[in-house]
Amino acid sequence: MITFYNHLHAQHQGKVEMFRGALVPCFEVPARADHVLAELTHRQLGSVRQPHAFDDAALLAVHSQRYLNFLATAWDQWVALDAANAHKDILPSVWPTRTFRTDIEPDNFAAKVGLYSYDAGSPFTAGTWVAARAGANCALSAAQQVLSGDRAAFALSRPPGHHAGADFFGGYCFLNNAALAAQYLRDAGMAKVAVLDIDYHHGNGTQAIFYDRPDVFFASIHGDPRTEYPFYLGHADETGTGAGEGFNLNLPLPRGTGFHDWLRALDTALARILQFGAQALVVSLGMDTFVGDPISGFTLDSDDYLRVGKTLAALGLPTVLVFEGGYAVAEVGVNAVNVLEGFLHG
Ligand code: FKS
Ligand code: ZN
Repeated sequence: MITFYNHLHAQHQGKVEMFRGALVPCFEVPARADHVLAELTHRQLGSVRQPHAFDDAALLAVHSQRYLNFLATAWDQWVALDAANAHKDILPSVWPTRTFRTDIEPDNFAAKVGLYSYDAGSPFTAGTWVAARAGANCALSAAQQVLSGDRAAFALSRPPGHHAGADFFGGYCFLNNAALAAQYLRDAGMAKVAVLDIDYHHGNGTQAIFYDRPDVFFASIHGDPRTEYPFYLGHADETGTGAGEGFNLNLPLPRGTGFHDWLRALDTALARILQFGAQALVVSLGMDTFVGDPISGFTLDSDDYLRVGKTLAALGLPTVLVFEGGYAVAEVGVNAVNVLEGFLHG
């Protein structure tokens, strides 16, 4: 299996995020991807390649033009406000909630940041745009690789993507890598594509992007949003809207859920994906379901990930795996590569 990786991911290195009333060091650090890369190399699980460059059209298939303009210029706008800002990250602090207007882009920079985001946990840094684009290129390259006939490909991208919507960032995510891969497969002629999100957190961005569409089925297994981030989406009664009704499946599980029950949910999701008639699968591969994860609540063990990979492979579909969360940094490499090994060698 080919892995697409670009060292530019390390350009996105947030300093602090808002957590329980304090600014704490970021959980989503460059070392996460480096551990996966080291483990891949150590276990010789296929080659690692640089992604190809994709132009704006591939991003515009998922994201709005005004959001992409914002991402591309945000850092320069920030530093233009005050040269001293070059040493601080951008952190959102004000948002338009119910009753506010979102059709007018404010001139005020903080207000603009709030228009395009939804939390104070996602610092935007000098290198965020460069890194996010490189990460999206990894996901698009992995999709291209599968289109060219490979059974599977892995996008080792950072920052993660599944919380990013068509026009907002949040949850450490800026460009929705999994959605970009799925849309790329659609645009290349695959009529039905499924996205399976097995990160601990609900993929609210991916769900929102495809919510009214019958051509991309979205299934997600995640911590119950009543108690777990992102809180405001991911409930079982969200089944799609309009033409997309019936093409969205949420399987929220309580904090503390172990592998036995998690695997039952996976079987449910995979059965629905088969029933849908997907021609390809995109997996949002979050490793924060691990028992040792510092911010999550499921209890999967490292060995369980071999079984996860094997179960995904048994579906028999061309598969694009996209790296998402996972904050037990020392173990994230072994855990992610276990999924790939289980997929390849069952
Ligand atoms: C600690 C603060 C929680 C937000 C958690 C974001 C999770 C991000 C992720 C992704 F895959 F996108 F990286 N803050 N309780 O793991 O879903
Ligand atoms: Zn997560």
